[in-house]
Amino acid sequence: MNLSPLQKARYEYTPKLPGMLRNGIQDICVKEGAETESVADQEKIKALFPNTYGKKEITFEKGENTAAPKKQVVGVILSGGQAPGGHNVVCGIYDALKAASAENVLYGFKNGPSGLLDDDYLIFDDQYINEYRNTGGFDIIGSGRTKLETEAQFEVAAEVCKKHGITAIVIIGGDDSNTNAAVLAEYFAAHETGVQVIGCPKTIDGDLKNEDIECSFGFDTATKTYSELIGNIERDSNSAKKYWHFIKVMGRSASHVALECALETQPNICLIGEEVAEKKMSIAEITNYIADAVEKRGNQGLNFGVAIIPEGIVEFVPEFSALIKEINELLAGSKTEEFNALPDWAAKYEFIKKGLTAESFAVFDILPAGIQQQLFLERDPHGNVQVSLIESEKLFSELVKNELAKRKAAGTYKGKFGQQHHFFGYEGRCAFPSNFDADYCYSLGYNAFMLIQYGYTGYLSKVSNLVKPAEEWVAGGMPITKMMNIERRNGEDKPVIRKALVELDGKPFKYFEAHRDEWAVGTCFTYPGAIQYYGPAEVCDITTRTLALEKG
Ligand code: FBP
Repeated sequence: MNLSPLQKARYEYTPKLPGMLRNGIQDICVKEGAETESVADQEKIKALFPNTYGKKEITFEKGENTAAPKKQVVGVILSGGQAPGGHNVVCGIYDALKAASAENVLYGFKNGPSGLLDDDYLIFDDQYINEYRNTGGFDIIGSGRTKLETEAQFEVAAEVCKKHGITAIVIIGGDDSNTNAAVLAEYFAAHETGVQVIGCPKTIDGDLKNEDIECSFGFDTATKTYSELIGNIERDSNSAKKYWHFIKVMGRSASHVALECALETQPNICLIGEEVAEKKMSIAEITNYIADAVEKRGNQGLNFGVAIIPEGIVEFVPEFSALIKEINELLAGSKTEEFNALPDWAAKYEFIKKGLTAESFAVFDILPAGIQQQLFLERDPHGNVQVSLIESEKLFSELVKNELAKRKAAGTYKGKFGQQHHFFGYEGRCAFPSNFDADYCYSLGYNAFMLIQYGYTGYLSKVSNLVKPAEEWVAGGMPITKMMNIERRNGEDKPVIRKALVELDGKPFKYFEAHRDEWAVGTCFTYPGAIQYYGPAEVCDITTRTLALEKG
């Protein structure tokens, strides 16, 4: 393998464990806390999880290890989108498992949950695992988006576990994957398979967090990567003074990534989907909000700026989501074929005009032609518009351009408006994990093994007190059912971990809100620079502004 100097150096990096996990496996004891209840819908969740509901919160401490000796054969699965640090979760499980006994075995099921169903796996050894220490990516075993959710799948999973003598499965995933981990744990317990299930909180989107889980791993590195790039663009923009940059950042739904990048870089504009929904902002209102900043700056001779647009924004605009619903209906079933058979865009446009309500057509009609066509081209396997593929950075920059043209004609806007567009997503998902993510992920994995050794199932590996140095982090576990409530999904009531959206009364948003008017018109950019892996702790080990504000 050809190694870059940084990769070689990162192999040598020793991730920092929480103090209580540092003395070796034989000196880790468990302290059980209070019994837990789900965050809502307690009776319903209890009825659905009779074997795993209401278990106790647990914390590890320094002390004699009292776990019953047992050979552990653990299977690990990476589920969903990549997030920096996933490799270190696997390394943490492996190191703890081998430290407990050289007889223990770690299986890696390949390419996501489907690897467990297809019995497609590898067995880790030192040589293999050492090539992935402190590196980004999920290529150690691959990932996938197959959902483990049906009885038939659980039966297959139980058979595969039995075949290999697997004692526990660790699922590394987001809110949906960990919801499914809880359902699988309950199934295994109800069927007395003896297989435990532990989850680990992953997603760059930052929307798997609650009073127990301070943040999902990967959010730190991904937002630092995007913030570096945004800072570089801000500096370019402030040097050349000729472009407005519209930058879309990943985050399927919640705007945590956009907000964190804004806190790091102080751009002129950052839209927050949750605020747009709360204020029921229309497309015209959002356009005017951006155009006002461009106009004020332009009239002072500042014909440049940076606007951050969250990937999930359009779903939060009420009139846009109504339009999307109507389009999904309009093309349901065989109507897609009818639409596709129309000879040209003009004919399709008439079909759309006839099929939409007047309100939705009015929204459709103000969209730039490219976006209009995208809405009808990019469909998912269920025939729905793929909202995440909409180029919202181009959508808003075009609408702002049109608005500015009107203002120019009216004589209120005197500036020039040149646009550049960017989308930052995949650039950040497999970056070398920051020291924070390298340490946090390794700790989550190590801790997951401790939960297994002590016989817990249906728990999420929990490491908290994260704004403090790693020595002071607190390791333990939380029953996944504690984080659940009932939500309507695909027309059915389902027990799910609640997705965390940006809280508009939370400290990160409040800080942003208090400063954004100044940032909009002034040039207040901050340049975070590249992630630093070596150097003083205050440069290398700091986590996100979001976490600092939330916990500070
Ligand atoms: P997870 O929730 O599985 O971690 O994935 C999140 C994400 O990275 C989103 O930010 C993005 O919208 C999506 O995955 C992209 O998915 P894909 O990798 O399938 O293109």
